[in-house]
Amino acid sequence: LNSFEWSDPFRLSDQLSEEERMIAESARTFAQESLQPRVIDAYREERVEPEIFKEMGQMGLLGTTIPEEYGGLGSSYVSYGLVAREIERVDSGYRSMMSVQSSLVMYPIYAYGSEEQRRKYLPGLASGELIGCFGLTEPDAGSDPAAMKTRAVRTDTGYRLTGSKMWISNSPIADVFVIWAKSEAHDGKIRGFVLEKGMTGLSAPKVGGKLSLRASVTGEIVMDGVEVPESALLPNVQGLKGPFGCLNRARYGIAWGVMGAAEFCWHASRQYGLDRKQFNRPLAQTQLFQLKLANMQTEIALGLQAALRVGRLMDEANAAPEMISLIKRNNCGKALEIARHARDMHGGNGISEEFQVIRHMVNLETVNTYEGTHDVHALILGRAQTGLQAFF
Ligand code: TGC
Ligand code: FAD
Repeated sequence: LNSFEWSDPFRLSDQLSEEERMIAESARTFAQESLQPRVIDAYREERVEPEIFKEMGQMGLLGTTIPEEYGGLGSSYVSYGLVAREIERVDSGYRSMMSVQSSLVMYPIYAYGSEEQRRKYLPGLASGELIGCFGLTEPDAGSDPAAMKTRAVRTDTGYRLTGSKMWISNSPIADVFVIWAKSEAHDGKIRGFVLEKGMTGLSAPKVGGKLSLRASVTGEIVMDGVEVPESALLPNVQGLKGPFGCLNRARYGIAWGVMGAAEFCWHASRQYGLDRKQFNRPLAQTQLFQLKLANMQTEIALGLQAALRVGRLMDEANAAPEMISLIKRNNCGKALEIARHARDMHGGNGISEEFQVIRHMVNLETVNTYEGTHDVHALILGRAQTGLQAFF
């Protein structure tokens, strides 16, 4: 009979190409050697380290799917997912920094931008010399981005933007701001604009008091009549499908990323159960502990297979957004449940930063909410199977 590898039940590794395996391996080495040693302090001190972008850039981890001529890696969506999994194995905040830069800033500039915009921004974003952010959510428009109030009006030389964005990853340290606004010059349709740090009227104060995702900085974006030239408009998309096209990619990456966080929690729980004895035997020798480990193994193995399947379809340009909703929702929900169990299985140590499971647990609360909440993705799937819209 063939052997069973407990940590890779369906032999995911055998289903990858040589290139994908190499990219995953180098992302893993980088994450473990460069990110893991600093994360506990960075999280406690809520300290963002902007140099991480340059380090990721040097490793080729920014813009995995963007063609090489613009500084990207020109690799597959499966590779992008594998990178997200390795980075989030360390911390969801670090994965957030990477996925915003790759899927929410580089992708729209590549897919919707002019050749001039591509050449101006993509190489710097790929190397991490430039840091990007993506402004869709507003104080009164979260799950319902169509309700956004940010407006762009025509000026003699371009547009004037007024409004505010809320809960924006990277904004306080960003150089490049991809902003979605209703443009009066385009019949009120949603359009994308690329703003730059230092523009008059543009500020990005930090959101303080976050008890989740503390290693990644989050801010507002305040636009008080920011004047931009015509060349700041992303010319090749209009309507909500612009931001949603980016979200499809970021949500897909999250479905892989959270499996990395869940794997960390699973492996830590297994090791803890082997090491710790109560009632004269290892905790791992109790039925309840083994049941929980079996549940973790099962959900992670299924979640990774599903992410791989959708990744292969994305690489064939044949994936549907609903597939992405299904894996984003389910993998986030399962990862959160796994992290909560891991916290419990570590007993008192489970609340200590040293064992790291509570950090993953608290981070995953954010990941379950951003990029479309768990319930919003249920409504997307409900609409797809009933034909009935239940949002409003
Ligand atoms: P709806 O009527 O469904 O659609 C409006 C237009 O958009 C098109 N569309 C899509 N296109 C591509 N991909 C998708 N996934 C698409 N979904 C919709 C659709 O075809 C239509 O196009 P057209 O040409 O007919 O106009 O729009 P709705 O207003 O009813 O939307 C409802 C809902 C709830 C599904 C949607 O608004 C939603 O997904 N809300 C969640 C919002 C969200 O995900 N926000 C994320 C903000 S960014 C973020 O969180 C980054 S955190 C990153 C990090 O730090 O890692
Ligand atoms: P709400 O939409 O107010 O939802 C509150 C609750 O109501 C949720 O449980 C939701 O599921 C539920 N709900 C909403 N509508 C319905 C309905 N119709 N039926 C049933 N239940 C409903 N946004 C960006 O644009 N860019 C970023 O970089 C970014 N980064 C983020 C980083 C962090 C740390 C966080 C926390 C958020 C970030 N976001 C970002 C915003 C994020 O996408 C939103 O928080 C998310 O979409 C939910 O919006 P909301 O917070 O306004 O919650």
